Amino acid sequence: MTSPEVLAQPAQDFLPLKGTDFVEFYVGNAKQSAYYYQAAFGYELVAYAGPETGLRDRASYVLQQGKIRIVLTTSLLPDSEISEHVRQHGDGVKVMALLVDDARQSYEETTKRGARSAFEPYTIEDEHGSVTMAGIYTYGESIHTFVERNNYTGPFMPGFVAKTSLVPQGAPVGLLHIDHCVGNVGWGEMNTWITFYEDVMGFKLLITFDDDDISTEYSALMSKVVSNGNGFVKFPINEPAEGKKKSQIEEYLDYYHSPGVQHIAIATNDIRSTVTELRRRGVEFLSVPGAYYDDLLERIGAIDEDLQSLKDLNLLVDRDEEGYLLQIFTKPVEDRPTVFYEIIQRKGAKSFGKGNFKALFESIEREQALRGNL
Ligand code: TYF
Ligand code: FE
Repeated sequence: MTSPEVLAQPAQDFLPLKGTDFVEFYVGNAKQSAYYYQAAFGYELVAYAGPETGLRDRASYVLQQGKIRIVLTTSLLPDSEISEHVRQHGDGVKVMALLVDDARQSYEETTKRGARSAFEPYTIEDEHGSVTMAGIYTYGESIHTFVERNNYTGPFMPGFVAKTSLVPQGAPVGLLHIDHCVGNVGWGEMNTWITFYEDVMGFKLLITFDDDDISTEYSALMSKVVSNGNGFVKFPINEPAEGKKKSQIEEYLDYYHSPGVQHIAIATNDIRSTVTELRRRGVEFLSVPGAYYDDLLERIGAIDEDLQSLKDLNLLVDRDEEGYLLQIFTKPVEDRPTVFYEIIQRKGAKSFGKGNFKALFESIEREQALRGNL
């Protein structure tokens, strides 16, 4: 006979997340941004909302590749929350939307633990079904929207119509899903936001990098990574640290004028073909000196790829106990040195490329110097 009272129960996850539903940018000109994401990154235009669909104040383009969905929204008015966001931050991420089974419950569980409400739960519906959403604030002006899709079969959500790509050269480049989404916060604020993800959203601390791990000549910063229960959603948080000169995180904060999303890491199964194609389409990447490759194999051991092909594309490699990863970082995709992308291929490794921090941050510093911000 088993004794029922000793059966171990896993701690209940009060905020089960099924993944990232979409990332929404507020931008100055969504039509042109949508062209860039199609032509350069190979996203497909799938849905649209704007004046033609009855919206008077804004226009939004929905782009998709693999499981990644990006929404580009612009204001049609001089004075609006969107215009003010763009005035303040330039183009940037407003919403990191998380797919849940119950948006109302997600909102209640997080607000009762101290989350600041962005908007209360509401349901919208059309002939394709209904979607319920609710929003809470995270760092800066960024929000997490909880999205509950009740078997919704439309192109995105009620209010949007299907729209197909007008950019025939923009074939997919192998982008699969969002691996992690990184935030920059102000001096001394990292732990506040790590505690927010732990206490308010039930995330667990995964990794800590202190300034000794990652200070180069100038670009000192500290970073911690939190993950949700199933590991589908990972949020590293950076804060600036005192260094010889201006931290790259401080440069971001100077231009974004508040905490915000710094980079979105996107997974691919074949980073060499993805990056070859992105380069061909004009996406600009940071580069490391050729010497990075001289002792690479001694540092990380045997890998499947031949060294020259990695060097030709300037890909970075790092290893942990579970395997290795290949990664590369774009230059900022805005005129302000704010948001950029990481392309990552994991071959077992679950880490974030700590072994590359020095080379990477020195590369960022070279760009900072060109901008006169070092
Ligand atoms: O997400 C990460 O931790 C890595 C490394 O300003 C990184 O991509 C960390 C901070 C940063 C740029 C890259
Ligand atoms: Fe990253």
